[in-house]
Amino acid sequence: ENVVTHEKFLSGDYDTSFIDTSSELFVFPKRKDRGTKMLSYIGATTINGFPGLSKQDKPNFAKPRIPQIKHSEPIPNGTKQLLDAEGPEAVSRWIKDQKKLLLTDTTFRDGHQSLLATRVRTNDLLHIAEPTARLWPEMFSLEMWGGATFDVSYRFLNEDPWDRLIKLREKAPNVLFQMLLRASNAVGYKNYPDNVVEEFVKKSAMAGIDVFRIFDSLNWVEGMKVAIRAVRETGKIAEAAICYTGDILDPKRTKYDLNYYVNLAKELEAEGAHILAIKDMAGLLKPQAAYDLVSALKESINIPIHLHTHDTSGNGIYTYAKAAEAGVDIVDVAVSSMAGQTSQPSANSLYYALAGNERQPEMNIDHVKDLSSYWEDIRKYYSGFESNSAAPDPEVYEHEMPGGQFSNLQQQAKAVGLGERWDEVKQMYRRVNDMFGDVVKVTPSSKVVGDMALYMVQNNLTEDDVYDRGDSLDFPDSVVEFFQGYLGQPYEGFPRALQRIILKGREPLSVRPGELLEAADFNDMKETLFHKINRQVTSFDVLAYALYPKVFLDREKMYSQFGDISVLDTPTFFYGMKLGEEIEVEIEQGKTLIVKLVSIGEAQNDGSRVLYFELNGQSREIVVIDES
Ligand code: 3PY
Ligand code: ZN
Repeated sequence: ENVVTHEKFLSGDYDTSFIDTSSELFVFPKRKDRGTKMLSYIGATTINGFPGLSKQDKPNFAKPRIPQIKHSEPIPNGTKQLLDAEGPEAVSRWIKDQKKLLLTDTTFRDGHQSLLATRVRTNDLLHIAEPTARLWPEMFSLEMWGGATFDVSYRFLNEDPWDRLIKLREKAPNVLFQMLLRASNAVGYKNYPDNVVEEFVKKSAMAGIDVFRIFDSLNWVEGMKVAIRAVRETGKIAEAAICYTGDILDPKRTKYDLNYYVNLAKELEAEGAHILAIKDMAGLLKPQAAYDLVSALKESINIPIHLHTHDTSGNGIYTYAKAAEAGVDIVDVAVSSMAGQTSQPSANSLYYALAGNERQPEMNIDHVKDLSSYWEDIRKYYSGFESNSAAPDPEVYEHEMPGGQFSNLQQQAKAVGLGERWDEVKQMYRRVNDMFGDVVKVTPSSKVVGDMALYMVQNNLTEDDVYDRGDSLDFPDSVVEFFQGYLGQPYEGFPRALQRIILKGREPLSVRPGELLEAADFNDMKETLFHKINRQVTSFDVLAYALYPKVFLDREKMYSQFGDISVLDTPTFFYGMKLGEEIEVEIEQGKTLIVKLVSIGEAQNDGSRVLYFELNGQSREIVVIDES
């Protein structure tokens, strides 16, 4: 494994001297107490539960239905082979030549980001990756990285997202891998120095990403140029996005009209985009608007068009059908058991909706159904992270909250005691949007709007209060930074009066934040990290540290305590073990540990308990502090 995940190996930049000259290949993590570390995790979770989930006994889950595949047969070729052989321009031409509607499956990223707070673990993804590659090779791409998956992997799942990407790539070598990149904000919530964005793109491409969907949270093209250029330099596909907000069908909402989007698209084409994405992050693009927008874009640009929506309102399939009629090239879908509501529209439903239509996407519907059955089963593991909305929500046209933000903001609201006032928070979200001058709301600008809405509801503030008493209010940091221009410049600028109130005399930026940020010194960071974590540091680690220093180090601490727990099955990961239960853990290919929880001792005065396990038949004792 050290070899196949090594950067030189991944980049193809190696020869037969590679093993001899790469001494780090021989630095193996300490193996001797790997079992004990894992038992410590299982023991702690058994006694204290998983952070963020209410503690309960481990439920009985049915064994997930993994589709049967023949590993010995070759995996059918797909779009990945076309990119590798002929380059991004050829892919772009190929897309335009297709009569049938092409699909991107977002189940591995935006689907679970939107439905399950991004919590789906690598272990569950790996089991379905190869079946997906074999059973659904017709798809254009598999969106499986970026957005919140990067941060959440480290922060909540104790996983390494690079490792996820590399392993998925091995399992699914035939379809293009797509990621969502927040332009200058990379996979974070703030602008980073240009060289961090550039290096991030380079390393992501090396680890397996082929299509980079690049967007700026304010549709500020200036903020996207560095990322677009960096992707073009890797030879991968630069898909530049216009984020859709407002309503082009409403003559009263003149700020973001058809012309606005067409001009934006032309600018992005001129910057070198290979594909244009329409990123409808909240699902506000109504069917007729989709028809009008795609038709207008088809007349104005030459690159193919890739449409992304969320099915929050319940109108997603109709929107896609109208977009298909207008000639859209690719649309984003999820397998049906992970589709609908704040996620993408269902691939399976779209297939049936377009029956009899010349653009009906090509797929084996029985195969995609089998993939969906697997997801239906594993979704149950994550029920603690469901947002619990059981029906379409056409209110989204009023509050305009992105699908990926909905469940997160709801969790945040609960965390600050506003669970009961969620309706108010949604209404305030829209009011804040209007106060801010009607802004594009997508990570991270959406987070700023959400922070302000929570702040106002929590402190019982009205819009008038903000204007009347703003001088004495301590606004959230993200709001102050936004008005300082640290996320870039909104279309038609900031509302001046509010900006003055919020900045309290601070000077706003007038240039691109990246121009002012000092370049990161990666060598220096590598050195620092090496001393901090006392192990071989890869440049993937360095980048993660550059983006999320605290999150990365916290995860490293967990890792040294518990080892690689990504190999645990998800029920055990979230709920620990039941008394007398026996589980198998495949710690690496062909190497399996058998773990049995034999008994749990009484809590001592200091709160400690001893858990008695058998590990491959040998007794092991683990001491855990009972926090209840
Ligand atoms: C993200 O940036 O994570 C998004 O999904 C935006 O829509
Ligand atoms: Zn989305």
